[in-house]
Amino acid sequence: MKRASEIINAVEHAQNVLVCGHIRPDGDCIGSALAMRRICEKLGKNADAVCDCDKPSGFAFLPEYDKFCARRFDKYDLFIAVDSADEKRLGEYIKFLDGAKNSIDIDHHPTNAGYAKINVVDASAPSVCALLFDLFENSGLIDKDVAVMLYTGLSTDTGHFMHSNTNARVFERAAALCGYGIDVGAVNHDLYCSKSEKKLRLTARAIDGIRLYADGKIALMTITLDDLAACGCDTSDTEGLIDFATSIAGVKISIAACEQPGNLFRVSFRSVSADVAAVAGRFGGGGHRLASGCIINGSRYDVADRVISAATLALS
Ligand SMILES: [Mn+2]
Repeated sequence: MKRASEIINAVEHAQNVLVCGHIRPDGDCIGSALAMRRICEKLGKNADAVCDCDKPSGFAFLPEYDKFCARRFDKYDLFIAVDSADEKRLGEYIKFLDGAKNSIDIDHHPTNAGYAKINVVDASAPSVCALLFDLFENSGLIDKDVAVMLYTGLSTDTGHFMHSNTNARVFERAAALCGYGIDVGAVNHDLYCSKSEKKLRLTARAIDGIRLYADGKIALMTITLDDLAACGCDTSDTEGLIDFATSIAGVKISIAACEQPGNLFRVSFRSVSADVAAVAGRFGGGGHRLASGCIINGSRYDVADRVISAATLALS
């Protein structure tokens, strides 16, 4: 694949590589960052994988997870962004992008305009991990550990192989990754059946607070800082809670509004058909057509009013 050789060539011309995912990292972000880090090391380079975040606890089963968010250098000559639709998603690590001689942006978000010197953006890819698999499938750089990392992002970004982006090619990639000898049952258990008790308590609270609008077509879940404090959770524990709002029969658009310090709400949208990238776009956010997000300043009830109005318009 031409793009693979372009990436390998850039890595070969570098010495120290920083692989960077996005703020509030998910499985695809962490899986692809660790996989790309290991691929760079296999090419004989010093590589670190980071994102601007507290290290999430749910991915500790991943190989080399101790290397995630362990930056060793003050300057890198190659910066590789993964799963990050724009530079803002890199948080404070944007300064390493600015300071690097060369840069690569590997992503699958349709709103990615290409902010690096080399941009490998494929909006048809279901996850960055899937894209990395396609790129490096025949390079000899994928081993069992990389396969676990890539399988993780393939699974999480397809919603456990349940979302509409799941197709024959997704299963072909999953099958090929299994061929490296990974224990799929164990990985799935680690990914989906090892929640902390406090996260489960927060889930109960969040579900209890779901409200329906527009004849049950819109579901709104609100998680406040008080909810987090009551359960001993932090904002990273809100990851994935929106799926419970999405799972209600008849709901076309689900919304999770998670309070952040400073009178801010991080709002996520999921949809089965309506364009919620456009809804998030009204508030300065973006993402995929069926999964998007934005940050809104305001009180809980003001934010709720505004997102419900915008979502209601998107239904018609
Ligand atoms: Mn992704």
